[in-house]
Order: sequence, then C-alpha cells, then structure tokens
Amino acid sequence: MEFTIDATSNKARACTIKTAHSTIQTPVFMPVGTQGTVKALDANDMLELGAKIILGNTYHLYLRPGSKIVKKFGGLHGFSKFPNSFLTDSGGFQAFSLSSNSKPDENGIMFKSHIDGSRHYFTPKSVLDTQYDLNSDIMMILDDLVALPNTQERIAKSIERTTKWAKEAIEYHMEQKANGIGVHQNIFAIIQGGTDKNFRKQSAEQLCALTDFDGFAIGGLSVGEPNADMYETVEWTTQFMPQDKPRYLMGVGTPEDLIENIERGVDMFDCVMPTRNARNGTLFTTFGRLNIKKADYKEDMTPIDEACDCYTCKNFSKAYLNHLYRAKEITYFRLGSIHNIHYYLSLMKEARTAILNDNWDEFKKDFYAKRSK
Ligand code: PRF
Ligand code: ZN
Repeated sequence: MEFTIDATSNKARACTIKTAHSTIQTPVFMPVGTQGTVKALDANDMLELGAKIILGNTYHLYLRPGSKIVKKFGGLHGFSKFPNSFLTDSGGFQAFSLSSNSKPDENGIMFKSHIDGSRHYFTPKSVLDTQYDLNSDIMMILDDLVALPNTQERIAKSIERTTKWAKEAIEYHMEQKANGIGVHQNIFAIIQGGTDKNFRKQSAEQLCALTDFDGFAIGGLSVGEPNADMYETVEWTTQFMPQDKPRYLMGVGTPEDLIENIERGVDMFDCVMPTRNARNGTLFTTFGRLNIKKADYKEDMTPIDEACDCYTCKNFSKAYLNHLYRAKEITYFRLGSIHNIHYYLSLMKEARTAILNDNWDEFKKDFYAKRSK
C-alpha cells in the first residue's frame, strides 16, 4: 500500500492509504460487513454512502460459505460486488468472543463453531491462507486476546504468543508473496497487553520491530475496561508505533471514542455500533442519540437530523421511521443503517477537514457543545 501523511494537528493525523482497490482518506471508519455484507445493505448502498473500505471476518466466512467458494468469485470484491477495499479480521477475536469454549495454545486456537458445534483449529498461517482466498486488501494476523481484567500471567502469555504468531505470519507472508500469492494484499500486526503500560510497551516494541508489516493495530481494548483506561492506553501505545504506517484501533467505538482516539493519533476504526444501534432503534445525530421508537415521534414530520443529507433524511420523516420500526418492517433496518453509517462517515470527513485546517480544538469543542444540548 502507499501511505502518506497529508497533515497533522498535534497528534491527530490526516493520511491517505492507497490499496489495490481504493484510495482511503483518514481518519477512516470501516463499516462492519462480517458476512461479506454490511447488514441490511448491499454494495451499491455502500458506494452511495461513499465507503472506501469495509470490514469482513475470516472466522465467519471460513465457516460459511467457506473461503474456497469466495475465491471462485475472485475474492470478496467479486462475491459481494463491493469494488473498494476490504479489511479482514483474523478470527482470533471472534473465536474468543463467539465460541463457547475456544482454547488457545502455543501454536493456535482451537474453537467450536457457533453454527454447528464442529471443531476447528486456527493457526497464524491458516488464517492467512483463508485471507488469501478472500483477497482482502488488508489482512490481520492471528492474535491471542484476553478478557479484562485478567492476571499478569495471562496477559504476559498473550503478548508472548501474539509476538510469536506475528513472526510466523510475516515470515509466511513474505514467502507467499515471493511465490506470487497475496502480492497486492497488506498485513497488519495487532498490539495486545491489556491496560498495563509495561505490557503494551513490550508488545508494541516487539511487533513494530517487525518492519515488514504494512500497519499496526491496537487490539484488546473496548473489552469491558473503563473508557478512561482505553484512552490512556491508546495514548501510551501510539508513542511506540511508527509514524509512517497506519494505526488501527480495533472494535472502537462510539462517536465520542472516535474523536478522543483520533486526537491520540489513531487513523482507522471499525465497530458494529452504527449498524447494530440502527437496528435497535438508536440513531446518531449531531445533537446526540435519538431513539426512533419513542412515542414522541409518532407524528413528527421532520427528518432524523435536519442537517443530514443522507438518503433517509432527504426522503423520510421520523413518524414514518417510527412506524416502520414498530411494525418491524425490514425497510426500517435499511433506512436506519444508511443514516447511521452516513453519520459515522461524515464525522470522519469533518475530523479530517479539521486536521487539514489545523483547527482540531475548535472542531472538538463544537462536537461536544452540540451534543450537550
Ligand atoms: N483482536 C482482533 N480483532 C478484534 C480485537 C482484537 O483485539 C478487538 C478488540 N476490541 C476487536 N476486534 N483480532
Ligand atoms: Zn440522515
């Protein structure tokens, strides 16, 4: 990938990432398309929303339909018809969070499928093989994740394993590329270490020393720790990460989390929040969250957000959405998801503009001021 830093405002960065499939301007939010689709939407919706990159999951696509089927279609782009970039998570996190009894050992992770209970084993190499089939633009390494809080011993083990697996992964990827496999695919390592400063420093230093990685992620956060701890850990960790490569905070977060972590030097984010919340009736606006199922909206002829220029706000009233939600109409899921993704993508565009114009502090103040109303 090509990576350039276009501007900075203190630690906040506005960068450009060029992959084989799209040019991505950061800060970027990647909508989650676990199964090869952003829930309730299709490739054309994502293009209209202006998404340059979406996230897919190795764990899910490996179990169903199987990566060989996706490969037959030329990977995720051909299968889903989304022509821009895909980032695929490795499966480490999903094996940890979805499988009733996943068991990591020194060489990989044994887990039971959440679909049919069948047993599978992921290794640093096997998850790359799956991601070669998916032909994602950015592949994530297998990492060993721990729930927080946890013992020092378990966190030490997690960073030791994650570094061992990262070394195996990057060595394998360089070999594969030499053989003409995954030549246009990029690979990111994942820093672990809980909220412990020494562990985070160790993990970051060990992984960032592996200079063949195309970018680095901060994993293991937003897993139950207080928000302040997450922000502090990100702030601490970014100082050990290279300036000249993308930085990705995995599975984060709320609009406030995005603003706080852009300020601390993060370039990329993903989260189920805009899509999952839309389906639950929570819609994001400049003025904060709104619950569309509330009786107050039954006769409300105004759009979700007067200032929003998404398809949903340009065409439909809160009363109509309130009705669709209550009637459990599938159309509601689509319209709600369009609005929330549009909100997240516009927020990132505004953040980028603020960094480019070097008026981050004003932008942030304004962001919070509007929400407290
Ligand atoms: N590792 C991986 N995927 C993830 C995470 C992680 O630590 C997180 C943590 N918030 C979300 N998704 N591989
Ligand atoms: Zn809207």
